[in-house]
Amino acid sequence: MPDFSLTAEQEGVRDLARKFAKTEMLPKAAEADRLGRFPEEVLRKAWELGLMNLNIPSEYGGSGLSLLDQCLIVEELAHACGGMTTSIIANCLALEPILLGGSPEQKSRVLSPFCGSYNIASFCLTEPSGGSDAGGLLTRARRDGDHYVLDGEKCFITNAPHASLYTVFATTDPALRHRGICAFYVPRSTEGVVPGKEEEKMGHRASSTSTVRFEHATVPVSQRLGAEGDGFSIAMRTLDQTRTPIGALATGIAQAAVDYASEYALKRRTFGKPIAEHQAIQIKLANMAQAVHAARLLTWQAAWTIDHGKTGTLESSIAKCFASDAAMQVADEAIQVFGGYGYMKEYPVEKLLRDAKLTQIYEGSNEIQRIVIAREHLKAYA
Ligand code: COS
Repeated sequence: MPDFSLTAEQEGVRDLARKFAKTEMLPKAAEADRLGRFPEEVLRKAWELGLMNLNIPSEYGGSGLSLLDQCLIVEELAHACGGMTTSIIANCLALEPILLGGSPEQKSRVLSPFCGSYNIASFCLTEPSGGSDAGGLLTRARRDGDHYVLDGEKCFITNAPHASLYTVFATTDPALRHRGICAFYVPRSTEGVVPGKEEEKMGHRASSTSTVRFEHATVPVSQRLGAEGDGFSIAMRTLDQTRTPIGALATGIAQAAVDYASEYALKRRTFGKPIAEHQAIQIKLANMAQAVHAARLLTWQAAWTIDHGKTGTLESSIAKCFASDAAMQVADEAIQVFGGYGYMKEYPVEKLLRDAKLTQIYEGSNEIQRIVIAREHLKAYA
């Protein structure tokens, strides 16, 4: 930065993702949304094209993409369907704790199968008692010789019903708060691992979400990531990495809203001319275009910062928070440009609003992002 040109390789991956989104995702998006159907065939094709597991380095069989490359892909996918995109990139979230906290042996054992064949993993942090206070989680990990016994419930877990592996955060003692938290990888085949029923959601309906219960699930110590008590740091550093692609996902939804609204405004006529010629509509489109532009630039800057070896805690929270708020505003305005038609399910924009809403909530609500931003910001003044 500030060189905003993309390399030929980056143009290539973006074009690949754009074509996949247009040909494989978009034609199925409305139906998957209506039925609340997880389109496994789309995910399998995404995997075949190398559009899943974007964060796995080449030494483990992954594509070794930079975070900026990943964001280029995610924005294109989300332009077609936010829900499918959430499911496609959920492996990145679930596998990041292994990349950050795993030993070379654990990485090789766990990550390689995801590149060798189609497999799903889920990230299990949030609990029914509260998602924002991650340090207050209650799922217990009781040490028993060379094993831990896990007991507790996780909720709102993306792709959980389809996963073969879970990354799980549990505490040896809730009184220790974040210092008691450990991270584990837990195969679905482990006795006592029980995914729950699918949630009925407002948006992201092509993405699958459920609870996961751990009922005396026995996990060898060798499946712990890092040392006892490292779990909270692993979770936070994971979210530092993965919030930036959520900025890209929100940008993709917002760009779709601008595109639909602009095309419609040029075709729809009132008072004897296309509504795009009315200043009231032009001002809306100008504000929408600005918001998308700013969301993309903040997302690229956060990705660039992390790609250059910095933690990116501040930048990734700003990108996620700004882009998701922008997606919500822009989708709302797109409906307004469409008028009554925008409110109808026959047109694509009401889905964008429902999909945008989740981006303000998941991977840390935007209230949490503002706490993170304020804390990071104030460090410079302390
Ligand atoms: N990277 C590394 N370490 C971090 C960190 C980060 N980004 N953020 C915090 N830490 C460390 C702190 O430095 C502190 O370490 P010490 O004990 O050595 O001092 C420790 O973690 C505790 O941090 P803090 O005091 O800030 O913890 P809080 O309980 O106040 O919570 C927030 C911090 C709110 C930021 C955290 O709970 C959070 O991110 N919540 C949202 C969780 C979330 O996003 N859930 C969505 C799940 S995915 S759908």
